Amino acid sequence: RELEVDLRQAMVTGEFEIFYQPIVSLATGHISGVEALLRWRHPREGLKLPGSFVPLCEEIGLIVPLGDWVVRQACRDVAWLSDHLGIAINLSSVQFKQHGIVSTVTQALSHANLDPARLELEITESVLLLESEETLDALHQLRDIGVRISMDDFGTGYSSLSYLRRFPFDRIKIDRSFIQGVEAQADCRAIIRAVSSLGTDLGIDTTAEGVETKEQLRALIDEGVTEVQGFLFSRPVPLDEIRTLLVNSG
Ligand code: G
Ligand code: G
Ligand code: MN
Ligand code: NA
Repeated sequence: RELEVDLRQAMVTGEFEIFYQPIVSLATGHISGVEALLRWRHPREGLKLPGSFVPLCEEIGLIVPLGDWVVRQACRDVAWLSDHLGIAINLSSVQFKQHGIVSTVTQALSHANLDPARLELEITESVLLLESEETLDALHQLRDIGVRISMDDFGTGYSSLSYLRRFPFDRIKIDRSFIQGVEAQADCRAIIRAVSSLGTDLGIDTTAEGVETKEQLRALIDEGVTEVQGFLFSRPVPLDEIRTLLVNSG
């Protein structure tokens, strides 16, 4: 397993990087936060996306130290970047199977001197699929220290709605497959409308992911989602580029 050897090596030699994608608040029209997206700068193959290595990292447990590194680094990065922007970090279900995610997050916040309210942890239904008390405990503890928890890729799972009852999420991220169909497919539009209104009723923020066109943005504004994210605003970029982008957008 050459990939496994390469991954363990990458951890030691520091080949991982974090890219950031801006998230725009529709209430203000300004960037309200960034999502941390992991990248691997492979010495021979170039920049690799998480889809090509995160699953194996989860399988071999490397996602735990790697995920810890992402949390620490992203908290430091956003503290350097701004005194108010939010940071959203993706967590794997494997990180909840081990003890320690709560202390990792607590320490990262304190080392970066970051207000916990600026940190949002994105989980997918795979985290709640475990149905473990420990996982729910960890999520509640994170909430208790002031961190926000969002449900990522909403609408792609088997029973997304039931997960909203299992844990009181602070945000729903509507999967980009719905946004891509928002103009041409009436069902996508209806689903986005329903999720947005559900968010309003439950007091949960709603982010539309994968916004690529002005027409999609128009529809999302009309449907009342609270935040938008996608290539229309910016691709995920390295930290120095996000800094430039922020300076230029005021
Ligand atoms: O940009 P994109 O190809 O970067 O990301 C694809 C997927 O990889 C996303 O669904 C996201 O949830 C996942 N991902 C990105 N960064 C991380 C990370 O730091 N940890 C984990 N566990 N998943 C990540
Ligand atoms: O965590 P999550 O599954 O939501 O990861 C976000 C993924 O979506 C990343 O792979 C990121 O590169 C990708 N992405 C972000 N914006 C867009 C977009 O506008 N269009 C498409 N096709 N992908 C996007
Ligand atoms: Mn995400
Ligand atoms: Na997502």
